Parts: sequence; C-alpha cells; structure tokens
Amino acid sequence: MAVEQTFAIIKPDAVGAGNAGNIIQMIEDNGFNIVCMKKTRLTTAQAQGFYHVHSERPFFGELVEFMTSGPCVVLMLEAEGAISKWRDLMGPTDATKAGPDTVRGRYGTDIGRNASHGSDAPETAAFETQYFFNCFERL
Ligand code: IDP
Ligand code: MG
Repeated sequence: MAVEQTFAIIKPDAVGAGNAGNIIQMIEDNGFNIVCMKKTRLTTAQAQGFYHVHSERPFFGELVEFMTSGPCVVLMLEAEGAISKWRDLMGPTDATKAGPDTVRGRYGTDIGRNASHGSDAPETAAFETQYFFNCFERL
C-alpha cells in the first residue's frame, strides 16, 4: 500500500471536553506521522466552505453552528493507506454506533457531535489540506 496523506479535524466537542491530547495520542499510537497541526477556530464562512458538499443537506446549519462553536485542532496525517486507516480509527459518523476502540466511540456523542473529521478520498484530502495549511506549513 502506498504512503498517503489525509486531513483530520479534532472537532470543537472533543477539544472543549479536553480530549484533544487523548486523540492525538491515539493517532500516534496507530502509526500516523503528524505532518502538521494547529489549533484554530473556524468562522462561519470557513465552515460553510469546508462543508460545501453538504450545503443542501437538512443538517447543514446545525453542522456549521457546531463547527464554529469553539476551537478545533486541524492536522495533516501521513501513513500507508492513511485515508481509510484514519476513517477506520475514527469509526462511523454516528458515534452511538462506533466501537469502543474508535475516536468517535470514545469521545463522540451522536451523529452530529462526533469528535473528529477525516477526508473520504484523495481529492477531498488534497482540497481539505490546502484549505487549512499553506505550502510553508507542510513539514
Ligand atoms: P463523515 O464526517 O463521517 O464523513 P458526513 O456524512 O460527511 O460524515 O457528514 C459530515 C458531518 O456532518 C458529520 O461528521 C457530522 O458532524 C455531521 N452530520 C452528518 N449527518 C448528520 C445528521 O444527520 N445530523 C446532524 N449532523 C450530521
Ligand atoms: Mg464526510
């Protein structure tokens, strides 16, 4: 399998609950290299742009409100098969259905407040990474 890069967010629910460090530990324990990382708070426009593919969904307003409710931690991760590997470690979107060894199972609450984000394909990983990190920030 090829070495790949993906984009991750530790969402405001997890950061607010003091679980960012625990999630970063899970990321490192599972063999990802953290290429770059920062703490930031999304503006409404940034959250709307990041989730533009969901703009017609009924939960869009709720999602933007949640993602701007407090600071989050954004990361670029590298590993063999990083995109699916990170989504596996996160667990399914609905945290109530996520296993106990997953990020969402441990630190998420429900389908909306689910502690983390992960890109779903190489194209979205590229778009999402450049949305938050410029070329000088990628180590
Ligand atoms: P994903 O994060 O697992 O890729 P998506 O379907 O891409 O899931 O949805 C993006 C985000 O939108 C989810 O992580 C979650 O925070 C939120 N979301 C998805 N479905 C719902 C819903 O039915 N109600 C509220 N929020 C939702
Ligand atoms: Mg998604």
